Amino acid sequence: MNGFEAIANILKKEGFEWMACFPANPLIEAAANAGIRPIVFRQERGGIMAADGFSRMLASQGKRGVFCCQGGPGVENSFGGIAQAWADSVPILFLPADDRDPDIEPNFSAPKNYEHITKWAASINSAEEIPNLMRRAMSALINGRPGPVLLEMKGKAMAQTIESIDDYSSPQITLSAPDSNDLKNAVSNIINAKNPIIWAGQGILYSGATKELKELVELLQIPVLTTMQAKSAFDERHPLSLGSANRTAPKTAWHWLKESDLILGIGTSWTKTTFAIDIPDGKFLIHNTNNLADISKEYKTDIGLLGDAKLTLQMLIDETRAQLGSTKRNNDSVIESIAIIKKEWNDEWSELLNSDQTPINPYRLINEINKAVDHENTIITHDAGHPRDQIMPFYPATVPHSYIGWGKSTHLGYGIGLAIGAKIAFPDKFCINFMGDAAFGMAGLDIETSVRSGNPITTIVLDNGTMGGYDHHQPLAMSKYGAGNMTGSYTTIAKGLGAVGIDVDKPEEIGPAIKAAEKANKEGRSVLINVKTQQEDKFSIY
Ligand SMILES: Cc1ncc(C[n+]2csc(CCOP(=O)(O)OP(=O)(O)O)c2C)c(N)n1
Ligand SMILES: [Mg+2]
Repeated sequence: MNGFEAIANILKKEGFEWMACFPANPLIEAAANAGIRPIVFRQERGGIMAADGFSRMLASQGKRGVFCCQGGPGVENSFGGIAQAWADSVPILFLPADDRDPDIEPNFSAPKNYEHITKWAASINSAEEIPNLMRRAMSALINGRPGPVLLEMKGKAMAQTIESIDDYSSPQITLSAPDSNDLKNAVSNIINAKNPIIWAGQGILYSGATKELKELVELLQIPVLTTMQAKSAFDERHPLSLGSANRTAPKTAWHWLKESDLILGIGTSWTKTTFAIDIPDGKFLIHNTNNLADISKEYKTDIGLLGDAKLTLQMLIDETRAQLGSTKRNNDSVIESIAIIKKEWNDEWSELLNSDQTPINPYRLINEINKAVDHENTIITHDAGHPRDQIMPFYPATVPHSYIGWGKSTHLGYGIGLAIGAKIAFPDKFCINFMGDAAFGMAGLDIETSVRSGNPITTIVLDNGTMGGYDHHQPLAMSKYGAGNMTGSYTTIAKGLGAVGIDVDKPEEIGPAIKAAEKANKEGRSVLINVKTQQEDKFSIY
């Protein structure tokens, strides 16, 4: 076999069933031959976004996304997608091909250029290295802090003959756990704190530890805030849920972050970002992460618990039981006060959530989505800009992976690919992406990929004819030249791509449109619902 066939056989052995791609790359042919389905996207970024969505859904079950493309334009055009996966720590196996000498300018060297946005990057320069390099790539993909992994396939090496892949052995999953004295110390501090809260990160979703999180929360009776990436790691209907925090969040999250004296971060890098709330000064911080470099990175850590989120949670549960004995940490007043603040918050937002305005207010749209979908059987994701800031606080995440919260970097249009990846992972779920009209422009043509590949999704476009908020960011450019406004009939485009297009102009049309979309998706048809919305500048920021 040649090098491409060897890699396809290793991928098959590792359980990859499909591969996102954009030609040319001989691995596509080899994968098809090995029984791995290649799905071609409209551009490289689309394929990476879908591989990303698939990994987010199934990494905890041992499945991850893979993407391949050609050298030159293919690998160059992949940058945005890989950069987004790097920012959000998403494991993707990235396999570009290339024939050119990277030492001759202006040739593009994938490992050199991707060095800073991948966990590990290497080239195959001889076919006999394939088993060894693939083992290293797979090990980087499945171990430690997740992230994209690049293995460039050089043409000359791949054309060589390799007798067998018997030398390839699957890497082991290696987990670590915190020091037991630190753990004891952490638990006694939590039990004795006046107002502790948990800050739950996406490590909980990746390690499949949502049950353990719930058990610890109920044992300790402490409120939980999830990060945007971890939205759905804790059921937001639970009386101890504070909700999920982007730069917008439910009032409960803002309130308890200010009031708390101790924060237990689990499965989080605690990286400061515009798309999260900073931790106020003066808190006692207990930090669990599987990446040593995160500890004391942006905040001074009081107790570091280096290790896998699930193992750490199991140890925290055992130690809490040992220290609490038969007594239970009673916190009824906390539950009551969360309920009071939630009610206050709902009352404050009721007018916008029920607004009859036309063009439609985005909060009314979100409220109608909430009424129309079965949250436990829906996977929804936002897109960059106001759509994210507006839906994040108000869409309650329920079961694990029912919401894809993404965007430490925030590449417009990412939601379509994520929804396709989620649909491939969970074909029976209603997969929705919620995006602005500018975001649609970046990635809209991949609706055709969802149609062609038989992975029907529903795209809800908030068509406000502009980039929300840019009338403040660039007032003169906007008023003088309309720089940031845009028009178009997105349902016409969707229909042209083989999807169903539904135009919604009045609030009462939203619910029926969503029901019709769910039905069409079940029948195998993708849908775009274009909702004429207005700009709304109010956000859940306290
Ligand atoms: C690739 C990329 N370029 C630029 C941005 C900056 N950006 C964030 S939101 C936004 C405007 C979004 O407009 P739209 O999608 O129509 O959503 P709206 O806020 O109007 O609902 C821009 C330009 C980005 N997030 N991604
Ligand atoms: Mg817009």
